[in-house]
Amino acid sequence: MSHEKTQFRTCNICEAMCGLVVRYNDSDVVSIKANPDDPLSRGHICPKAVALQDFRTDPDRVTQPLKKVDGVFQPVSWEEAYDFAVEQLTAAQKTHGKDAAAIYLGNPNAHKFGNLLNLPKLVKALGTVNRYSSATADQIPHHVTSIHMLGHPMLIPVPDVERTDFMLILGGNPVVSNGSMMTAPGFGRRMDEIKARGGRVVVVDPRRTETAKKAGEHLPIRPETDAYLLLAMIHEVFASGLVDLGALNDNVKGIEALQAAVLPFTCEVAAQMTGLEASQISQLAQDFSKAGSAVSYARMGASTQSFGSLCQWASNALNIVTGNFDRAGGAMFTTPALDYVGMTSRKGQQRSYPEKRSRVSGQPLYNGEFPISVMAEEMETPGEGQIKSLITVAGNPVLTAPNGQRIAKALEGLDFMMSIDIHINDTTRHADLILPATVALEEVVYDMVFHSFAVRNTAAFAEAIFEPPNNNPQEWQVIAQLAARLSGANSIGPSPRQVLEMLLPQGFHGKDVSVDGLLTAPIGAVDLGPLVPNIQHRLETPDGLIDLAPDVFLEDLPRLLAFEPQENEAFPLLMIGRRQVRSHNSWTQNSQRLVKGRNRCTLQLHPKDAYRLGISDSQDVEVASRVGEITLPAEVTDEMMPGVVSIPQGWGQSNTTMGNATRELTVSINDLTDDSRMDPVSGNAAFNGVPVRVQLA
Ligand SMILES: Nc1nc2c(c(=O)[nH]1)N[C@H]1C(S)=C(S)[C@@H](COP(=O)(O)OP(=O)(O)OC[C@H]3O[C@@H](n4cnc5c(=O)[nH]c(N)nc54)[C@H](O)[C@@H]3O)O[C@H]1N2
Ligand SMILES: Nc1nc2c(c(=O)[nH]1)N[C@H]1C(S)=C(S)[C@@H](COP(=O)(O)OP(=O)(O)OC[C@H]3O[C@@H](n4cnc5c(=O)[nH]c(N)nc54)[C@H](O)[C@@H]3O)O[C@H]1N2
Ligand code: SF4
Ligand SMILES: [Mo]
Repeated sequence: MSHEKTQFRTCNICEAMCGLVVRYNDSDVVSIKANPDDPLSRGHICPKAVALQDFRTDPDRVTQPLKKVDGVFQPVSWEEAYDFAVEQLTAAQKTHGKDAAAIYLGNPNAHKFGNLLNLPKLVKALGTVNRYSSATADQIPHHVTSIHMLGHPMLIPVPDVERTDFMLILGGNPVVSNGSMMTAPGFGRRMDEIKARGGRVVVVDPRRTETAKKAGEHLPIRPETDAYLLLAMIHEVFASGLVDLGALNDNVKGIEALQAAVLPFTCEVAAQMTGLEASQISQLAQDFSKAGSAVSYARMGASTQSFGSLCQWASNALNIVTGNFDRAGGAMFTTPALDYVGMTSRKGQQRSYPEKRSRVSGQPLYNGEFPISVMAEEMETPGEGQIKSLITVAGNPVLTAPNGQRIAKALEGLDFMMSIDIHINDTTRHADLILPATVALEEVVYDMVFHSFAVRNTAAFAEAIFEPPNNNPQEWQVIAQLAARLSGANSIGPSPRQVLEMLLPQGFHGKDVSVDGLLTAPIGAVDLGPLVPNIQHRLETPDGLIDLAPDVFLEDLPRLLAFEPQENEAFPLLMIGRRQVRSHNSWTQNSQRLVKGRNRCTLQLHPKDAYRLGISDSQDVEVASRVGEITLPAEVTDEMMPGVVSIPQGWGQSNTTMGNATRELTVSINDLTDDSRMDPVSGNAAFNGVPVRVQLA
């Protein structure tokens, strides 16, 4: 019998950073439970955390370097694997130039401290402009907005959920997702608390979501028309003389330009576009302005759409003109123990944006990355700068990027592809080499990114619990090793723990937070208190002011005004996506614990649409878009607004080793999403509002 131990640990699957209590022995997890004393998550946990143990013991997990020989993956030694990688990557770059190599970084990297610290070295060693990540299928409009309004991409305003009186949620379903660009574990309970203190939560979404039901106030909106709603609300604030900049009076410029820009966006115009009533919109603006404190929070649905950047800009502008920016109960800025913004300060730097445009279709580059939507065309299109080789690290673009099948084909045309991953999946199956990664319980955990977006300042650190299989190196070591060999460096650098020890004293809480202190914290974490106003001292715009009306957004308004609600005879319905409690993007579907039960990959549609199309619940339907066609069961529900259908993201595992029971049944929404649909300001994929046709299969 081996001895049982207990560890406090942060779950690093999603952005919520829930505090866990893990009981374990020498070889196995005994239990994973919520830490009731965690100052941020206060006892919240979701089913995914319990599955953390499954990712380690998954029989389909890649646990040795695999090299493809005659189309079949064969185990090779780490030495052979590194040699092969370096030889192939340098060969392609020697022949075709540095930019012939590309790199795609997937979402799990954002949750892995060691990866975040070491990936910049790998990117630098490659020296290519061809960098991609899941950010451009997600939140790049937030960063673009922060760059232009505040001067730094990571100065992200976070809703002060703990104190707000009025929360407006557009395109977010935090009861299921647990929040994004807003680390707010246990969001359902937080909503109850807002209501218990007399506040309101209003959810704007084409689907009556789990969050909308709990809020009790739902405004069904036509996809991709949120910018109309927000701009009309700002219009109403101006028209009613309700503008109030509060403490930011001397820190804001562009107020007249904003007032002029919103003139065409009356409540009547917005009503026509959104499908809401004009009186509802003006009332919403009045209520928002007059609430003790209020905050507009626009997320995925308002980001991964054709007007993603305009939505984020308008959401910030609404918060600012109603005096709800950088104040308690409004949108606030974190002061985390590890100061990510400070570490990457752009103060005093001369920059122009977008930093570059892509070779083939001229899409914008922000934060050093091109839109994922152009990766396939950059692989397919001959000429100088064509991508010939690719590294993916924790990414599955075949299932997660728009028009995934086009990417799958493009990968087959590469001279060389390698992946650092835990599975042979729809993306990595195209690789010539797969290097295995360590998973959560085998690594230290400190959240470098999501403390920056948290509704409260806290900190926690935990050591690895288990050794990796086969004495494998830590994932950070694999990344650093590859970088070192490519660049000729003779060391892989300090461990994540050593780096954290160095960085914490430089953060907002100085010597008050240390690695040793975190490890011995009696409740497993330290509470650094509620958010505090601070933006006046942190603005990184050239003139030190908040810009309410940056040109990039004003120049995009004619496109918004020209937008026609969908009237496409061939594809008369609009498709949106959704998330589900028991899956995380495309990679947790091998946990039986999570996927068991009925097939959740269904097309949701309104009873009126179902009736018109002769479709009954559970019948198989064919869904077609400009780029593809899939078949899946229908789920008839009045949660959907008429004319809009929803398919969950993350499904469609079709490969050899993600061996779960549902794999034959599910399909990928991204076989339908269209890579030509984009927010042109940021380059973000427009996953929502895709024109589709639905018929009985
Ligand atoms: N359980 C679970 N949790 C997750 C994830 C997961 O896969 N599973 N993924 C994580 C990741 S990577 C992220 S980025 C976050 C995302 O977290 P959220 O931002 O909460 O994203 P979603 O849950 O996808 O909710 C998006 C909502 O937008 C709505 N929507 C679609 N189009 C429009 C539109 O045009 N206008 C408006 N107003 N609404 C629209 C959809 O109906 C949906 O309810 O979740 C994270 N958390
Ligand atoms: N239609 C539609 N598409 C979407 C979305 C949507 O709402 N609708 N959401 C978008 C969003 S918000 C996001 S963030 C992206 C996500 O897009 P991606 O980041 O491309 O996809 P993930 O599903 O997170 O896949 C992660 C990959 O990492 C591997 N992996 C898991 N853990 C580890 C690890 O510890 N180390 C390593 N090296 N590999 C690991 C998995 O096997 C998988 O290959 O999808 C986007 N795609
Ligand atoms: S909500 Fe997110 S962080 Fe919390 S337990 Fe679930 S997956 Fe982990
Ligand atoms: Mo995401």
